[in-house]
Amino acid sequence: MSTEPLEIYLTEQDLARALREDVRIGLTAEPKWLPPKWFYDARGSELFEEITRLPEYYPTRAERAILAACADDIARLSDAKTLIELGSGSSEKTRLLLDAFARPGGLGTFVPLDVSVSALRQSTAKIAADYPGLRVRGIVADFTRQLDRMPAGGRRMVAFLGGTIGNLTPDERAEFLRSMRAALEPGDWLLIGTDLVKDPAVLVPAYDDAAGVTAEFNRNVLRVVNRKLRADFEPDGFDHVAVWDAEREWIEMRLRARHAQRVRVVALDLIVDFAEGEELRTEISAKFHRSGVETELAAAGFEVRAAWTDDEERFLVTLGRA
Ligand code: AVJ
Repeated sequence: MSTEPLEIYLTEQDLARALREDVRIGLTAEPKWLPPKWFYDARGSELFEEITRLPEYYPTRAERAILAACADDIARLSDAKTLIELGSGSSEKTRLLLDAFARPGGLGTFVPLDVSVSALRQSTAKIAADYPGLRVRGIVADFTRQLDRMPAGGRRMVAFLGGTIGNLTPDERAEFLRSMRAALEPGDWLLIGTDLVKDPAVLVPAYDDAAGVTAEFNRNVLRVVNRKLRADFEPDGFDHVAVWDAEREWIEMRLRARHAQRVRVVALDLIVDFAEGEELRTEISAKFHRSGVETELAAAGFEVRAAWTDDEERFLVTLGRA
């Protein structure tokens, strides 16, 4: 049908304020940390796309294989009329769903929701061109705080793919799933992609690849802070670190200061000192067991209707009904 103008519920100003707040809190904390959402400027999004093509980074391929095999089941079981995709980015894997839903009386509206205006401009234009019968409504919003901006009506399916829910801590996750359930009506659906716990010899290289792309992706957050908040991080003064926390079952990415250094963040009027070897946590990427995903969804008020893995059981896609 057509792309409509993007619906913008999050301005550059809102984002700038959120970044200032996060950086002030994270860089004055002990230990220091920064939230992963700030990786994704234009360069960070490109680096992430490059990560998804690395031989070591299996989640994207595993999830794509699952969707290729089960998208028809998902469409048939849910009979959804509106597909809302959170953190949609390039919406590349979502095409497998759109293809499966594309039949008479099927899906009418696709709603990619992302914080990035540029990513949405590109993806909405491409999807609208390739799916002429589909109404495409791009929404600029932060899914951690603005689920109330999801359009109402129709039978909705919210897709949260890629394993991005793993960026949340268990508490944040419970809160997110609860507010998702509250934002949905009975009969709506949640489709969620989660990476599974596996041998650390497979997990760790996925976050510490031989070509060093993930290391550059990790350092990119320093470049974002430099540009947006007039800081003077030296990205090359930090080593990329990826560790598997076996107890909490998550991968943690960090940046480790190669030598003692002082960083100025002019826009915050803040000076931050790093000791040699001091680590800044930049991301957690939680890994799951099927039973854990089902328990968490049930605790949030979803009824688990189906779940699919790839043949190596690396990744899981779960369909819950509100
Ligand atoms: C986009 C959050 C799913 O956690 O695997 C990839 C981000 N970080 N390599 C992930 C990421 C390092 C990715 N998610």
